[in-house]
Amino acid sequence: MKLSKLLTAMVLGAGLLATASAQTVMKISISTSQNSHQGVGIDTFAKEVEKRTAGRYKVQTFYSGALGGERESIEAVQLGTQELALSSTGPVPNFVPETKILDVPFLFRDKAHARAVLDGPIGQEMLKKFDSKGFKALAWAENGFRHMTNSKREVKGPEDLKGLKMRTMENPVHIAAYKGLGIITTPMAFPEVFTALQQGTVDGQENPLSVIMASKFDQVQKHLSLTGHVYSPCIIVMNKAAFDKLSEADKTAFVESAREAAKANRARVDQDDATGVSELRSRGMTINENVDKAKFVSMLAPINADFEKQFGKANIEAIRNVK
Ligand code: EAX
Repeated sequence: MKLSKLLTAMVLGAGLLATASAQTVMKISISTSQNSHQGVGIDTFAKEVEKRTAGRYKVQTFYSGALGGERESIEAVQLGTQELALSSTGPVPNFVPETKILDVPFLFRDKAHARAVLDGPIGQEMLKKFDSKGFKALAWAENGFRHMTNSKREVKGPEDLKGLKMRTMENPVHIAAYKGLGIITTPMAFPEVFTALQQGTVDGQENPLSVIMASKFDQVQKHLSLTGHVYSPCIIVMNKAAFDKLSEADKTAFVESAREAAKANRARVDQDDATGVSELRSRGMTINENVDKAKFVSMLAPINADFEKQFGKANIEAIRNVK
């Protein structure tokens, strides 16, 4: 090889090395499978970050609780052993107690209401509460409205829940509410739920159609009731120090990528809600669409009075009053 060619090759090689070393790799995880509303969310996020930072940042995606359950992933983000996570708000109150109010049953009328609250002043203020806890909360996403499934009986009203042993999220608001409905609550991390249902450790669980389908709970649960008892927000969180290290332009790129992720995620939830009932019926589930929601609401009245005390009646009203 001629000396000039060798030099050219060396320069090119060094250039490639420089590009490679200038790429920062980050991790993001979810508890559901890749083919899910959360999977669509983090795949979109990874693609957008790479595009918007011209490949200087690469986001590695981990699905199905491969890096642990949601509580573990949020803990990892707080510690910085993992940069990012998309998680339900289930375990979030243990880190940012202000988020508890969002998991109050029958708080939101529908998804449009929930999205308006989360993307509006109330939700955006709440994102800031994460700052002092070691997180940068990039955007709200969602699981959707949660419904109850079980292997024992059809649930038409709350009277049918008495004595059912149900897995709940590790969320104090959910646990208090479900106890109030007569359920025997068993808080459990999500990656353990399928096996617990299969082995009969618990009779049931509750999750949106999106999660039920992605996690194939129809294989281990016979009855589904469209209770829609609580809206389940998700949040895209990042380690605060990792976020603070970004240039101003890259910070914007990350926030905008998270918003795109939320858009894709919500669109998939809408799609899952539209197809879920017929899909799950064809997979063999018995589905009760006529749930007496008013009965649930009245049975929850004492618990709700307690929530009003804890979170402030005015704060709950402010959320309910968003049009
Ligand atoms: O975020 O734990 C749960 O039931 C969640 O809804 C699930 O992990 C998806």
